[in-house]
Amino acid sequence: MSLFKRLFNAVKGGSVSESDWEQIRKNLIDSDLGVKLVDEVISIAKKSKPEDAQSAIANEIKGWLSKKSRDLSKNADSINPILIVGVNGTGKTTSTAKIANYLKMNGNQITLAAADTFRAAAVEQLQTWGDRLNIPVIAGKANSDPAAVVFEATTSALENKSNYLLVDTAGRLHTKQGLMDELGKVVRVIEKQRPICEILLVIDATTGQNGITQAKTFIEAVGVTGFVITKLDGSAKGGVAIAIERETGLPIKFLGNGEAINDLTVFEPDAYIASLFA
Ligand SMILES: Nc1nc2c(ncn2[C@@H]2O[C@H](COP(=O)(O)OP(=O)(O)OP(=O)(O)O)[C@@H](O)[C@H]2O)c(=O)[nH]1
Ligand SMILES: [Mg+2]
Repeated sequence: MSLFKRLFNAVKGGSVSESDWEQIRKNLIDSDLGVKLVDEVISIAKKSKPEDAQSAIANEIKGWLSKKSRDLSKNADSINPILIVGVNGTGKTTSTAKIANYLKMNGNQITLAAADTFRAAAVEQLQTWGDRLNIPVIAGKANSDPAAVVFEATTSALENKSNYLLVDTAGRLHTKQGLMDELGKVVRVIEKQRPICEILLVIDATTGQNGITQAKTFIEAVGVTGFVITKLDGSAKGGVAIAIERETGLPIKFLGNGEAINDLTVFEPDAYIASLFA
């Protein structure tokens, strides 16, 4: 990612000209840190001695990140339902499978719910992952009510004593009220049986600052508890992760860095910040 590489090479080199600063600023804005945060970073860099600039910026960024726990919340007993939400194509289904695999590797029993009933292909996609990972997938008929699917899936997860129920939902534009209401219904139906532990909003890092708008709308509509930031592989857009935490105060729980099942990392602030300077 190396967001700050150019900045540091310049600062280390001593006198930085105004046009150098302009280039650095443009470069950081391209990384989707957002204009406001870019200007704060540059102002710290300008004030610091060259040898102190990196730690000054790292400390400042750490202060911007969410103070909330990055562990998945758990119910005291029985199953832990996790809802995966987001706009179209951000990587919800893939992330659902990756998180299921991660939790299974840690000794948990999982049930998957295919609550994207709009497209037959969406159900098949999750079923394919379920077959590969040997995890049961509860799905309804095409175009059936997603709330009915999650009701059945919650019942099934309780019966088979799963530790986690992961619910993959259909992509929805955060501006479409009807679809956001539908998500509210899915939440209520699960909560009639068990409290939901996490509502994870999947954001595609390459969508840049629009990810912040998506976050704010989903938070208002369904009460998001954390984020999964995907498609960070091969992208220079890592700044959006910092901007999203600063703007919402909510924690990123996982990062997606590829299409394969193991391309998932638990978000660790120190490691992430270090990677920005690498
Ligand atoms: N490079 C990369 N590709 C990813 C990542 N996560 C998902 N993808 C790819 O992005 C595309 C969309 O992923 P899906 O998981 O189907 O996304 P979705 O949000 O479920 O899509 P809809 O259900 O249509 O809204 C697929 O081609 C995935 O392989 C990632 O972290 N990195
Ligand atoms: Mg999907």
